[in-house]
Amino acid sequence: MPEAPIDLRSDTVTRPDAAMRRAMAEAEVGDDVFGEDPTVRRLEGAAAAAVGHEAALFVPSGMMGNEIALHLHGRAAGAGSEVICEARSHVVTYEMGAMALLSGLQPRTVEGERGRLDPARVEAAVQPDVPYLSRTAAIVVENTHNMAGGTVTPPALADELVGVARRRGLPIHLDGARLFNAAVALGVPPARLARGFDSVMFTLSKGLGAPVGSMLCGLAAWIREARRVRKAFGGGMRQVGVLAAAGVLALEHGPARLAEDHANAKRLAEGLAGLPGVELDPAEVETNIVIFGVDGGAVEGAPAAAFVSRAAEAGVLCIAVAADRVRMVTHRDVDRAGIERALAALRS
Ligand code: TLP
Repeated sequence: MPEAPIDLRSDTVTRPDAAMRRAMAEAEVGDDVFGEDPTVRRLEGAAAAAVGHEAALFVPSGMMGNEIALHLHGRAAGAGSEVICEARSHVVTYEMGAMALLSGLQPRTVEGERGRLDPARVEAAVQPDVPYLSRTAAIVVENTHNMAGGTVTPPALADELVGVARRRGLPIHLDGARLFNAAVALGVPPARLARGFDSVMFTLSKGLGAPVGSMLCGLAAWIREARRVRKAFGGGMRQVGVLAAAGVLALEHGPARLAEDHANAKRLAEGLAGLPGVELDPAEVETNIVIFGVDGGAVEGAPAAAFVSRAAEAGVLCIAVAADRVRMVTHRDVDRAGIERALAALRS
């Protein structure tokens, strides 16, 4: 039988391990739309505590968490208002225009420096209160920043961005899909990186290893409203303790092993940097995401697509994130030996 491919397309591809499956099978459940699922409540309590916020809501996806937050933060400014976000951030590139579709909001993008927002540029993007311009509704910070290559926003910079929001009377949301990766890389608790934000979304189903689910965190009264919006968006779930049980384990045990993913990403980057036609500085890899340029050479059309299909033939799965850029993401289902095998296959 041919060997299974080494799947580096995303850290979302991890499968629940035996302990997780056992916990799922044995989970105590109830109807969560009635607020009666004890396992969901336990997960929501643990998630809020982990990021130092009052309350949390279990949501089916990170995207729904972000979009519920934007919907609520957009209420004061109203439809037609703007969300300030980094130019390549997930809310603008990968959420299908949902802020417009669901909440009547439009993005006002600001270029970051490798994904890190400059507080002065964010402040300059806040609209003045004049009768011929849209209002600014909210600010979004993405930490780690996916498309910038898993880069981290350190606490001091996060504080400055929160400071801009406070000064301008705006809500600020943290897209912390990979907040725990950022915390591990920076050697600070996730709560430190979530401090001062009005809302925080983090994902259980990426590096932490749960099969499904994300958490949206904030003040208790705000989370009560978020629960209503989740229902309105079709995200009310019933006996969902079977998924929350996996989330509880992901939160308990997931963070401790992220450092291994980061070390594997470094090793992967060092190996990739040695391949002809690959443009990559391994020193720039900060967490578990490796994004690199590919020079097509004689290849016609999009060199990244060509790289991805040749890599797949060699048994390594990755994705193209631009015509000439490829992304690989390390995670718990690919160990160091897997990374070495991937590099050997790519070299061949
Ligand atoms: N990111 C996915 C894809 O959508 C690109 C991935 O493979 O990286 N915020 C950030 C920063 C994300 O990277 C993602 C997922 C989300 C939000 C959305 O999470 P899900 O996929 O749970 O809706």
